[in-house]
Amino acid sequence: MFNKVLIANRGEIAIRILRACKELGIQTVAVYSTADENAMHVKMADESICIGPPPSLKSYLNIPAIISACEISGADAVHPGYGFLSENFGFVEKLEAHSIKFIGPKFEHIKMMGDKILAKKSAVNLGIPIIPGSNGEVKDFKEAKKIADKIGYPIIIKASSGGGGRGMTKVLEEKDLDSSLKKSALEAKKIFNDERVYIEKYLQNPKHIEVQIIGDEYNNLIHLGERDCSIQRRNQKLLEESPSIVDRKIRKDICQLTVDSLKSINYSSVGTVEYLYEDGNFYFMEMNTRLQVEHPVTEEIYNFDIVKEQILSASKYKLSVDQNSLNPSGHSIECRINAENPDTFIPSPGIISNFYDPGGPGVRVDSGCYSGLEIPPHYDSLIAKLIVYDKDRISCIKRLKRSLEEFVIEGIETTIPFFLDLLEQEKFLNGDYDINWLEDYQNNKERP
Ligand code: MV4
Repeated sequence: MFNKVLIANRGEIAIRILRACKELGIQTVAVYSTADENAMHVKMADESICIGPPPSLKSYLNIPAIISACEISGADAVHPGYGFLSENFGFVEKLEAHSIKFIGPKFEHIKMMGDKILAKKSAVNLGIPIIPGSNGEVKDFKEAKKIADKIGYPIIIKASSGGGGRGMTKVLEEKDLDSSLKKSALEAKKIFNDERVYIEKYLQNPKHIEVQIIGDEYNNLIHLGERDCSIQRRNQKLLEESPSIVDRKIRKDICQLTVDSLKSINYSSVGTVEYLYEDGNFYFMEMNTRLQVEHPVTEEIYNFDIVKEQILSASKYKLSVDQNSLNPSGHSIECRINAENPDTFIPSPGIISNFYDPGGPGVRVDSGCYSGLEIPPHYDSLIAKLIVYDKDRISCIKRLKRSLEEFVIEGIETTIPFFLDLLEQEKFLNGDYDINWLEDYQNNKERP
């Protein structure tokens, strides 16, 4: 078991990891920028090391500073959380060169899935269904036209080094194909220093469903069900829930296929395979080789501590369960509470003058907030995750509404009012929403 883990992250996920370490009897090291010197993760850790000024590039993305913090503190492992360096295989390589364990998937799997063309080819080889389109990179108009004629418009052009919505261009008809192709390759080169792009059939109204997996280093790999992440705005997830409304048999099959496929390449640690779901079919979109923001939704359904199991697996323990001993039940929903205006989503940093989080049966708040904390403008606006669990979806929504009404965050604006409105909408209440629904709803709503 590790003696000391350095958490290379901040905010709610740093606290989440700290808590898992403490329960495992592991010493903890927090790193922080000067903007986070009063942050809760710094107060909770056994040790804390300042790694630089507020800008992420000079702090939470500053690999030399983080490795120095490992050397100074004698940490024998690093947990990256999500975002920042969590899928940076160069960071993994440097940690390994310093004999420091990276708590996450293997270097080669992070690298493989970070290249969307390679990830898609791996999905094909593994028998995972993919969205019809090009077989890898598309280099010129002639090639693009041939593919587009075959799959039909609309199509979408994606950057191989893109992801999370960056580097995508929708093309409705052939007259725009050549210019879009050139624009996409130029943008990809400029943003990702990788001009490779590929083409897919554009799915008009899919759901975004993702499958959670976790494995130890003895090739024991299990799935922990799926999450519906379709409630999103400009590619930012806002609410996630499990289980989805997809037919039970179809859900079970895609989860099993996902596990069987990744087991065949000896995948280890946590991972999430993201699918688009439309008309009864799942299509591979991309794979995240990291812990995700929304992992608590799955923890509540499965009564399974994903972070603890990930740390145990990284220190050579076997998974504590096998697939058949898991007994998922009930329904869980997570709301991402952001420090943003609830109508415009414009960031609202500042000092929290009063913070009171909800509680009671089936209510969990993952947050680092407290009265008096200053929310800095430098980072992601997520300040708290409200995760609610109950025996079925209707009860869960009722409990979620009660919890949101109970939640007090004063001094800054938050998205709590946005969620209270969302929970009144018929399309949400019947679960029949896709990735476009929220933005369509907001665009059609009467402006206040
Ligand atoms: C798509 C798509 C429709 N058809 N690919 C968005 C981010 C990146 N993960 C890929 N994304 C999409 N790829 C095809 N062939 C629609 C999206 C998409 C989306 C996907 C999931 C959740 C939210 C989304 C928001 C906008 C676009």
